[in-house]
Amino acid sequence: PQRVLSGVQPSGDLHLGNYLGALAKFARIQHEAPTFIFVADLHAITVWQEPSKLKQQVREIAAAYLATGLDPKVASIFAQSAVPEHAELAWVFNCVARLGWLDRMTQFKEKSGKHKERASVGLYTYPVLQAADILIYKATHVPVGEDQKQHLELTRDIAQKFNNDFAAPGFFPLPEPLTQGPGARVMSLRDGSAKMSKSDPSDYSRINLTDDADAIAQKVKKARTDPEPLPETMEGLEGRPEAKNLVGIYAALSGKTDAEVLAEFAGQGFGAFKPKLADLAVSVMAPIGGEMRRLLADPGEIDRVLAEGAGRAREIAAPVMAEVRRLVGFWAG
Ligand code: AQP
Repeated sequence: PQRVLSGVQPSGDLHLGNYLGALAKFARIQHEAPTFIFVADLHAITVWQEPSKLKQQVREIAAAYLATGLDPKVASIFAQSAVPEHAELAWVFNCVARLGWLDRMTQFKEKSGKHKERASVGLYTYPVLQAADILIYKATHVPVGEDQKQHLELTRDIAQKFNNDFAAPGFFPLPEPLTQGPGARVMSLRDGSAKMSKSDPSDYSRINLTDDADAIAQKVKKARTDPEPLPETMEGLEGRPEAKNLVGIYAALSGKTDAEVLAEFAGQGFGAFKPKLADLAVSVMAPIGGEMRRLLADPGEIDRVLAEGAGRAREIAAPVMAEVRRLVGFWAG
């Protein structure tokens, strides 16, 4: 990768899916390329956020970044709203993207629910802001969970159309999603066909980063399963989404492949497997929650990290935006 960018919304408690699909990847990739990781507070307000709580929510995500291994000396960590170029470029991209492209976005359909006429316009154009987040840094690689693949394709379409429309071949790169690897799609602990999600009303559907050891163990114990023992091969997990999910979580947390996990546990039932999974989940997740609590107890360090990160981010974003203004022909260009 030449330049890496990603972010997470401060819109609720982070969970194991966010960790495996996103945060754990950030920590790994920061040593391979210049890395920009932001807290997406502009995205968060696409659904209502209590103004008096939003800053603290931003700090919590920043704490999660630090607790999961992002190093502020290596990666730039900042709040999206501290870099106004994101929103400015998003406006230009709103005029590049086509309605037909956005109409195809499945996440809007899921998140707007039954009454889409009552959803905010921002929720609809959310993927356009996401394209701006990425391209304002001319990022080439974006570590995200699998659910974000469609949005990344839209980002590529926007980059290509901008480059064509404004006769600037190669101005924006066509960024690649980095979705591969274990944990790219963690499913709910209550329903193996739904993704683990912050907005699921059941707290037992997910393991939160801030859960203590007891809560983590309880949730693993109560996770939905089936009565069959674990099979010898992956084919044996077909049609057993809950079993497949737990095997996948074990693999991702232990750094093993699914096949290695099955080789270890084939023939055993969940009565034997779950306690092992609970121990593993506690050993990885509980220290993260502990470190987050330590950081949040005295947020001075977090605030310094965010201020410094925003400064570094703007050094890249401002000249790119100046160039966009010139290309578009703006008066203030
Ligand atoms: N279940 C998941 N498995 C793997 N990766 C996941 N991600 C989210 N859920 C899973 C990845 O985590 C990052 C967080 O993105 P976000 O907070 O900006 O938004 P999101 O995708 O809407 O996350 P949530 O937690 O699922 O929230 P809701 O409930 O609002 O939908 C992204 O990289 C995402 O791929």
